[in-house]
Amino acid sequence: SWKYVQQEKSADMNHVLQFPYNGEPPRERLVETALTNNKDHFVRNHGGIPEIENDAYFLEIDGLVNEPKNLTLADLQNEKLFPRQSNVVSLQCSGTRRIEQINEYPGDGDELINAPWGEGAIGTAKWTGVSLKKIIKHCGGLKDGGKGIHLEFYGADTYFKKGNVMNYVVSVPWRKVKLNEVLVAWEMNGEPLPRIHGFPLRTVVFGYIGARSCKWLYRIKAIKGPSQAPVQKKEYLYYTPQVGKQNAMYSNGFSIMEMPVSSAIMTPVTKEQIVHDGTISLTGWAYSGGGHWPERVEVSGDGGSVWYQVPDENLSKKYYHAWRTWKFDCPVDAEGWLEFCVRTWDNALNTQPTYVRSAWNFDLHVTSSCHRIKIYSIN
Ligand code: MTE
Ligand code: MO
Repeated sequence: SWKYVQQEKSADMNHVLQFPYNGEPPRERLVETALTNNKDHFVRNHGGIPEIENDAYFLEIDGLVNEPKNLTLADLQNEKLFPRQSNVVSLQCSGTRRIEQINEYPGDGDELINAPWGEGAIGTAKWTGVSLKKIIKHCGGLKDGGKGIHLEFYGADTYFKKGNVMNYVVSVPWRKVKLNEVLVAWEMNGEPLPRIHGFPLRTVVFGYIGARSCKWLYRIKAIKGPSQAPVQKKEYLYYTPQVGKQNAMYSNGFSIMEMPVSSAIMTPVTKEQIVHDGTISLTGWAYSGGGHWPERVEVSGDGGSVWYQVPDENLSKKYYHAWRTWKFDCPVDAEGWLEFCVRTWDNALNTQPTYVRSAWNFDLHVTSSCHRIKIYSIN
């Protein structure tokens, strides 16, 4: 079964853990297209990859819904019951660019979730499925009109942690679902969802960290308040910088939901030696969660003193919930080691922290500071 899944991904993915499968594409390939090829879309797994039989499969919707139901894939795909919805959405793991926080200070957070991701734990696809809002409506709506209700997602995979068998369970608030920003999806870029990406069904939660987009979805339960399951309650917390393993209390962290604005330079790669005659070409991505989009991307060739604005025609198309890839020929007049960096402003005028250390946290999540690379310039 390992082999089968391997075939779903490019052979040259960088595997950031030996097991389970966690991989990101080679950096120079990721931003060649604004929509990521399924084979190159990063994969983040907590455990094994379940094999689910199409015929036996159904999605269970229960808890605080007025009419609990089991829905088969055929029910969900029946356009007389549910309108189909497609959206271009980026998924980004909160661990993207973690390697920079590890290089700053490795800390002593959770070894399972501290995979040393580079800049490739983000990908963009056109997802097709049904809005979860419509499914809830089909189930007669929520008790109390949905007040204080969260939707809990159950994945069919299991993993081991400290000797215990764990299940993948996360939740999102009803107010998010109400915006038609949570998709129950069976298609990724026009193909059936690859098994490694959650076949047959997953949630896609627009603008939130990837962790809330539950793969191998088999149950949705409406509950009061957020899920008490470990993935929701104990993982993916953002701690203050003073917190370490000794004094970590879950109450010192808050749950990471919407992704902040961030960006990365994908080419050239760091420490490259470049002969040029006045400009060096860069490519990269820029993204902002929570329904914001990158409005302005700026590049500096001198560590962040002088910033150039990337012309709008050098940015890929704007979407509410997806990244923009960019390219820029940066003027360079110095020789030797230069520090290139990128920062993005989103349409709500949020921008990125200046340095990695400005936002270090012990579980090493959300490295959203200006991305910096060193290039040896010869002209
Ligand atoms: N869903 C299940 N069932 N199990 C998982 O381990 N990982 C989550 C999320 N959904 C995960 C999951 C995390 S942390 C991320 S970043 C995204 O899936 C990654 O989605 P992808 O592997 O399709 O890129
Ligand atoms: Mo993630």
